[in-house]
Amino acid sequence: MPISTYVPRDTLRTEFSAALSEMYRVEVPLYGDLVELVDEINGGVVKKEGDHLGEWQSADRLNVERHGAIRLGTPHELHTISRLFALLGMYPVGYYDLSTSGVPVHSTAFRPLSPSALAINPFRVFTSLLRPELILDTRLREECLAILSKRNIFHPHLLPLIAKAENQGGLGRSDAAELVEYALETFRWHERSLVCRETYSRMRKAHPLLADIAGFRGPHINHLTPRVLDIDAAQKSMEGRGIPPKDIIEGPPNRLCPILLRQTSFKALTEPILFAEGSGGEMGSHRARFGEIESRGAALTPKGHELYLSLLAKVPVVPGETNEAHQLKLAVAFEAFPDTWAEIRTQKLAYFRYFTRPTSSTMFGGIVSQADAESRPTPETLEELIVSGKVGFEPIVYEDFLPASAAGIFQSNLDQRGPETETTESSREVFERALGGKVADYWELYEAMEEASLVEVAKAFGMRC
Ligand code: OOG
Ligand code: NI
Repeated sequence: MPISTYVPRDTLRTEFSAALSEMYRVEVPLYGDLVELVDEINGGVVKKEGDHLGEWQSADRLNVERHGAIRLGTPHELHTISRLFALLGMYPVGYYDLSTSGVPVHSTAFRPLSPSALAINPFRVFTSLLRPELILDTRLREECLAILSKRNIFHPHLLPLIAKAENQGGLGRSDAAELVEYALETFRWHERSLVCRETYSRMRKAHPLLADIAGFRGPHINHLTPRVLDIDAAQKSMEGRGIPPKDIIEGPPNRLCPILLRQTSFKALTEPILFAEGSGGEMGSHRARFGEIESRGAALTPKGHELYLSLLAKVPVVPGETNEAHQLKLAVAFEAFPDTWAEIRTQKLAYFRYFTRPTSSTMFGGIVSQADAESRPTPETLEELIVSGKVGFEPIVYEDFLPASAAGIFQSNLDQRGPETETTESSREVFERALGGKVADYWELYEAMEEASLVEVAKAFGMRC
């Protein structure tokens, strides 16, 4: 088959993400309710503020945008998932060691890399891998490893399809449909546990996440997260719609210039499970699956991140505090973070995409009339082009995750914390060895996006870069 008739990876990703969302809606109807709420809120915001949102916020991708999360048990599972995601145009970006927050996993996010792929569908999957060395009870550790080594989380037809796609460089229409269908099986919920009540209880006692990872046949998708334009409104509406939110919105406060990521979720459901066949057929319950929403802002530079973290650290979450009280304190602390794009750019706190404009406009640059712009000598530098209104800039969307928010989300769904451990360089290496490749550095990706836009601008104005 000629390569041109293969289904593009971006299309495969969109089809897979839509199928997963459909499956999760059926499995967790509250997620469907949350998606409806998000669609209503986004529709309202776009109608009211469409012109002021900027292209980066009201992008077409908003309707399809979501992320999910899975937790894997073995290096082989991680490696195979990475092969599957690569076929969907998703690659590992970022290393997140959550063990410092008492969660015995480390993670990456599989996501598209290029601006064009992100614009089509930025579907991401936060993917965690168990760190068995953090299970202190050696007998339990051995038991878990034995269980995990025996399970196969992939449909028997999936691996040959992955190999076929890799060998020929893509898949035709009918193979692509099968890939989506069989890949979905890995993410499906299985109410029957792999283990008996006694083993499940020991796993859960060691760490609830251990029971969630090693106690089941597969790494059920544990949440899906659509992007919402007004997360404060969403948090307020959730309660009234029977979708009780977690107490606090994670991340930075509401600002004129949104930065990074703000997230909230409804708490994990308590769901009935059946213990392993032959173990008395008893019923139990399990908490793992939830729904989450997020609003995304600008990708910060390392300098911006540092400022963000230092301000966030001033406002610890006080147990029992209302979200309103927490957000007020955050807002005060974040007065120290500039809140105009011009200043954020001048101080190099975030990454920007630069573009040429046919006429001056007031969106992000200064207010410059056309006559004013034309009466000046030919601009030479980027700054002059910005002042003259010929070049505009807008923030680059943060496409990644925040370890502190991720830990907060994990913890809001767990009944207990595990021991905290130190991140060492070697844990990242262990993760990459399991993955069978390197995880990309997200700062490098944002910098390259900014750089590429500057090269375009320079070309358009005959400037030297
Ligand atoms: C992943 C939690 C991380 C987020 O949005 O930060 C995450 C998990 O619970 O498996 O999805
Ligand atoms: Ni999430």
